[in-house]
Amino acid sequence: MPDALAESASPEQSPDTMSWDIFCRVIDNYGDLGVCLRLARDLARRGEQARLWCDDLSPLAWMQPEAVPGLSCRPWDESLGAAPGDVVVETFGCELPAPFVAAMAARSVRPAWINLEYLSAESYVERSHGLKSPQFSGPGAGLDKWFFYPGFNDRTGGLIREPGLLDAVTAHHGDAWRAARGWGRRPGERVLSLFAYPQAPLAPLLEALGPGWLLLLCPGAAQSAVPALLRDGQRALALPHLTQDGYDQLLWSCDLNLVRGEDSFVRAQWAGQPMLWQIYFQDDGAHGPKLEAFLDAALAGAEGRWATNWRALSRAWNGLGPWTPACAEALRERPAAVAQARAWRAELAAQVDLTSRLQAFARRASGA
Ligand code: TRH
Repeated sequence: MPDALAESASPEQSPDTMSWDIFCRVIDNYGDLGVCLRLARDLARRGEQARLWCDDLSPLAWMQPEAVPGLSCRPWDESLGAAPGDVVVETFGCELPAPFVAAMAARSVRPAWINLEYLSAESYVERSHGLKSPQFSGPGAGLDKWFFYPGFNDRTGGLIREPGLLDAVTAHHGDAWRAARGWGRRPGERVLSLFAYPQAPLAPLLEALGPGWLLLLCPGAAQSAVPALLRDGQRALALPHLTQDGYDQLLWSCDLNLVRGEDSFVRAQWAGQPMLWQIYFQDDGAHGPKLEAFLDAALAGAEGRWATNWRALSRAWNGLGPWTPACAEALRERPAAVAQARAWRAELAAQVDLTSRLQAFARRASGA
């Protein structure tokens, strides 16, 4: 048995139905649960049986208020007496409950145990994706844990992209969808969505944007801070929490999306509109190289001057560089920004999606 299982799946390689246990611990904010929900729901809609175990399910009241056939969302503690399914996904290094691991080890056919990691474009991802960690001690002794890294190329685990997603983006009538909710644009106005961490440099952003913008503010600190910072020709509306599907449609409907963390960041790339990423801040500075690695990948095929300006804007938005005239220039050059967003989306869409890769990976890891 090789120590790596990283070769990518072809989408038509659909395994027989399996039962999945996905474990999620909420560190902060919404991304941990957001990613797990997105994966569990995608598996269920492809005919798998999925259980999502989480220590804080409360955001589901707005992210996913309706039941999804095949998906069961349960409190973490209820997993203690549960019988493990065919595949167990430990997300973002959350530690599985010891009794559940012991039950995995006792199962006659051992489950595939997969650690789903955070998304990054850094090169370590390709080196680490698909590696095996044999368990020599503890309740899981004798089991293998496999590392699965999402990513932006075929040497990684890919990105979640549900079947039919890009067709739905293309068919979406963004202006009508927004107008029906009272968030319509005025003639000549551009619309942006803003989902940001509290430390976001809002004042220089508004200055760089200039007039003619409607800002749709997702819940968070920006809703109270932005109104006092608006400049001539700008207006803002505070949005409630949307469902995950509703948030997707918001991204599809805007001319520019400011997103953060991991899940909204991926969804904005599928929207195919210019996107500015506020990366999750880490005290040790690890977010700096992570941002640069993404920009290297996403801007690789873009025009020289615009790409340089957009990089400057991305750094400034993340507090990793100064606000210069280049930042405003990057925002003004919409055709270049749209061309880059579409080309990058097409490059990503040519790859097999994460769920297909994970299904095939789990099947190989379990030896089925
Ligand atoms: O909320 P985030 O910042 O989450 C995370 C966490 O901080 C996590 O600990 C960290 O590791 C990770 O970022 C990098 O951003 P993210 O990932 O975009 O998650 C937000 C989720 O909330 C996403 O699934 C979309 C969803 N959402 C809605 O469903 N409705 C809404 O109205 C909004 C604004 C978001």
